[in-house]
Amino acid sequence: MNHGVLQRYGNHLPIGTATPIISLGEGSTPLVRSRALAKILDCSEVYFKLEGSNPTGSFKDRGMVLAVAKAIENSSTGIICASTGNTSASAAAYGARFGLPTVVLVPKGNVAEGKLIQAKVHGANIIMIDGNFDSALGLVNSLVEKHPLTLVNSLNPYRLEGQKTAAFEIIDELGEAPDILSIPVGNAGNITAYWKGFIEYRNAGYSNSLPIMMGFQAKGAAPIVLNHRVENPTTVASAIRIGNPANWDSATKVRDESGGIIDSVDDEEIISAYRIMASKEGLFCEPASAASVAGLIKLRSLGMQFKGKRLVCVITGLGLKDPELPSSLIWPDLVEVGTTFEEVETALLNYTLRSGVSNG
Ligand code: AN7
Repeated sequence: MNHGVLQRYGNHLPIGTATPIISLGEGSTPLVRSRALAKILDCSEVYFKLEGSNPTGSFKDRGMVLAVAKAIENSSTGIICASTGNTSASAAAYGARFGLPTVVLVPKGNVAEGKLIQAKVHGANIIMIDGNFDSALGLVNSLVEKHPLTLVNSLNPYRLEGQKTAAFEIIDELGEAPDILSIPVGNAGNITAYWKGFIEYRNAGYSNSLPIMMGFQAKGAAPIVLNHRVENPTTVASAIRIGNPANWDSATKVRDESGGIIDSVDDEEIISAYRIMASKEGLFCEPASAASVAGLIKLRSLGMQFKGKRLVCVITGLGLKDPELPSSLIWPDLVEVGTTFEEVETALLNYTLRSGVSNG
């Protein structure tokens, strides 16, 4: 049974006897070896950390569970966050389960449908603002100064403390830190959390080395790469449509300390990686998650060598959350027929002819 990250890694987390050990079964997510990406990168050891396998379908649950446990410990009357979708889905679920009223501020027209539905079904109070994520985060920051609600964005240090457990799991599974960790970057909380986790686990003697951290922003929303704020961030990957990341400084620190990079990938590269993940790896991730795959493919095409290295690519969220993008792309035709055996068989034969499936 999965008892969650507070139970599994409690001795590495800032919790005490007054902290409730709550869980929705987050963490302990699969590390799956790549087939297709490994070939593209000419590297035999490439793994995906499947964070879409968390209870609400993204990595946010690892940090939300600790932020909510602390909120309960501190007798909070409710939680609030700004979100591009996944944080709000996670806050709504944990808020519902553990009895904390939840308020989420989301940018109108900029949150994937599945994520908004999650916030709705869990009963969160959804405030949709006529602005982008960056203005929503600014508003939430001002609201918590005046109202007794606990902020559960990654400015809440417990969020990153919880999220660092993903790095622990990778080391526990591989027996050592990978050579390279590739990860999408939006608000830059997760890259900060992983780095903290890798350092703490190394210092505790569980690994000897640290990975090179490679973060990828979307090209139309790449403030860290450009080294200036982006007023109107645009990208197909709505989760990382962020122009002024909350953890900007710590992300550049992670980049520099690890000898890594923070680069960007354009929408075409993101979509191409997203399709490779779905059609060749059998893994349906959301567009933002594909940025970490796209980034590695881009670097390889520019001549970077990965041979002999061990890579982990963080797949941050589940593709089902964002059903709009796939239908806007060109996919294989659906065949619509009646219900007679002949009609269906004809369709089948047409299909097998087209795709070269034999009847053997
Ligand atoms: C799938 O939900 O910012 O760099 O408000 O949902 O830690 O921000 C989500 C971010 C990557 C970027 N992948 O992580 C939110 C939100 C997915 C995401 C990121 C997000 P950070």
